[in-house]
Amino acid sequence: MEKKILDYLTLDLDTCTTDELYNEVLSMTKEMSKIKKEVTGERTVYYMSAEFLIGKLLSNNLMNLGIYDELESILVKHGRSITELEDYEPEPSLGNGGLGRLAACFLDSIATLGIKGEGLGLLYHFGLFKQVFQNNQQTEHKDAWLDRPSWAMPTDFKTTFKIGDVDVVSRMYKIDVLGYNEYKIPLNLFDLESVDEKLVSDGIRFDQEKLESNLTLFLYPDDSNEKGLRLRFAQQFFMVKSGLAWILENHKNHLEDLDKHAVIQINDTHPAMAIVLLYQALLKHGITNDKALKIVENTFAYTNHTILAEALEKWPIHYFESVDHSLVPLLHELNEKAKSRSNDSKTLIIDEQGLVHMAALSIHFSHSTNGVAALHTDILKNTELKHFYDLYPDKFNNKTNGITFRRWLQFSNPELTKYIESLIGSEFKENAMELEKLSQFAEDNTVQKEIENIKYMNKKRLAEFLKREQSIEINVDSVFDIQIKRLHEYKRQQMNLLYAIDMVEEIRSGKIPSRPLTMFFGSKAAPAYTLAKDIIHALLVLSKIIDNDPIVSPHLKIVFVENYNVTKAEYLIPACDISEQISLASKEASGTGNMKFMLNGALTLGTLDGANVEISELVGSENIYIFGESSETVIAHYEHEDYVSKVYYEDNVRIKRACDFLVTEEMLALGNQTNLDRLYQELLNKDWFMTLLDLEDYINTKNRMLEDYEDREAWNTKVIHNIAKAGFFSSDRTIAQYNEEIWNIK
Ligand code: 26V
Repeated sequence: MEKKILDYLTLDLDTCTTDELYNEVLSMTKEMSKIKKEVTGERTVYYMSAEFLIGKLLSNNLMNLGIYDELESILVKHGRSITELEDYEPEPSLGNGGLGRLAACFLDSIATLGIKGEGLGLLYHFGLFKQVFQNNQQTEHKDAWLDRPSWAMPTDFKTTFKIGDVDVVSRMYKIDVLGYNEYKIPLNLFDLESVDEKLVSDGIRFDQEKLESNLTLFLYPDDSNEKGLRLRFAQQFFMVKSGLAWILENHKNHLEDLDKHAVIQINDTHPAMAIVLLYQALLKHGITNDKALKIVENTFAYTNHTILAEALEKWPIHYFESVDHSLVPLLHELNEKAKSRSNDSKTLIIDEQGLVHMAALSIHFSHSTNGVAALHTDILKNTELKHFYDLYPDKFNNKTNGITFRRWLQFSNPELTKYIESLIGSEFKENAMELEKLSQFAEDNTVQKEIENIKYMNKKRLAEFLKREQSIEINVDSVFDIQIKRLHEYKRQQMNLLYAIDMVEEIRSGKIPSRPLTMFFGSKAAPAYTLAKDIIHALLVLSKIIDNDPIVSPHLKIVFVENYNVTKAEYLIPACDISEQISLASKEASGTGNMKFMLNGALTLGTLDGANVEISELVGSENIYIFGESSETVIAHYEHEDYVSKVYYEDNVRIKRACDFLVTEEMLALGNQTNLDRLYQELLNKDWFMTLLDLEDYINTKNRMLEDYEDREAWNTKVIHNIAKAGFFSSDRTIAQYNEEIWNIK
């Protein structure tokens, strides 16, 4: 193999620049990927998604080609390393968070299991914004990744169509997704030929009306205004119009039984317009209405990823009119069809205000609707989507999310992987359930020590990384407590903030913790989400106050990791002791970070929400720290409108003290009054996601956890049980279930 690699490398490895070396290794990897086979067969799954958060691909691909170690040893001989190339590789940020990362894990598993499938989405030039902190505030900047050779390869597939009266040309680009075994599958991303990066000047601002030049510039541009919303809608139209053209081209000889040859899994409702477009295409082909609708229904399957009402997409019907007026009569026809199936107005596709409910469209005209964790699916059936469940009980099913262990264990935690292999053999790499065999070592002192040692090395690796990236000094002997996910009130980073304030106050009053604590946050706030930005601001200000306080700083540190992304997650997760999964019960559909942390030997501090419920059932109550009100209680509070945060504030001196701290002179001296006041008022007078309801229990449970940490043997026993039970959360299991129960691809 070594000879093979050297055949491709023609540069002088001692003197070439990183840029030259990167380009050559990239071409080599692309070339060598040709040895992986494309899956063949009669039936294909098209995973359509507006987001694919694939992360960096170089090391992952080198490993899946089995040439990582050889290349590394060649480079080392010349004083180079793969790390140099990894650091140089830009990370494409083609997703917001969990939903986009899930799509990437799914492609990895589809390829590894040898299922005939492909991803369909958009090639955003800048993806999500790059987050930079200035004056303790988040600012947004463009994040270019196509300014050097990339994994995306242009194909010959081009389509031309109109968006309103604008003519657009769409070209398909292909990224090879390499499976762990002999297969690869394509991720096909569409780009607007006439896109013009020069439209973006400073930050992420650009002329939002110039569709012919801006359509694929950014992922979900600011949609706080009408122009932004229309642009996002046009992006969706562009994605499904292009994606469907590709599907129809592939199956042009058997449109009459397309549902035998293709299944289209839509990742949330972002691609739901494809339902109307396929119906239209089949009618144009001369297929009768009833038959066409049957084919559509059999072809589509829909995954729901949220129960937050404000996140369920509803588009004004005139938006459809403005991109393609021929869709409007079809939407009315589909709405009439829905009416003929049910007289419950809650299942209408078009409401009285002329809004098109994309979830309704997706459920009526697909054959499967799934939630992403057991609790989430139950809540969909019993509350949010009850009216649909009553109408179509057989369409509803659960597919608990999963993560690819190739990236989230083998690649990001090689030491732990190697050690597990030495204990139970390498079978777990093919069959994650094999990890169960680790349970027998839970009480074994030698194993406990070694696992603790690996955690320590991972903490050091993270500390070195953050020193390089953000010039931050971290105490590697402290407990690492980590909350990394998008900033949203329902995820309750503000509750963690209030915990930190409580700890500052306790330390100042003389209660010194047994061991220092480092609290990590990594999180981007949507550019127009004011309160989320207020929370970031408060955390940044508090972290400065702590750093400047000689009494507190030896015991507590807050690290806000700037521009959190997949690469940073790969450093943070293996180093974690306490995994913060503290959403308000009923609000987090699943979560997938929770799974990555347990797999890497962190213990969960969480509410009974999303997949935490399943984690808790698997590991048992003695191996997880659960707190807070149940989803039933929370749902009842919303129903009766009887939650009053002020009561909790007034009844508990520690809660009051923590909230009041936000607007003390000390905070205001460093912070911004508008931000801090707004957050304070919100917590006291609204607190829609019930932070104060669970705060007391949260503080007590986290403190108990920190005390438990001191019994190193008992803690490590729990850690081993968590790793042993993580196998269920492999995305290979999730994808096998999608295939068995929805896709049926042989
Ligand atoms: C979207 C929006 C858009 C507008 C305003 C607020 C808001 C809040 C949440 C969302 C979420 C969109 C869907 C999503 O990303 N869901 C995530 O999907 C993950 C993969 O299934 C899952 O693990 C997360 O729990 C879920 O939040």
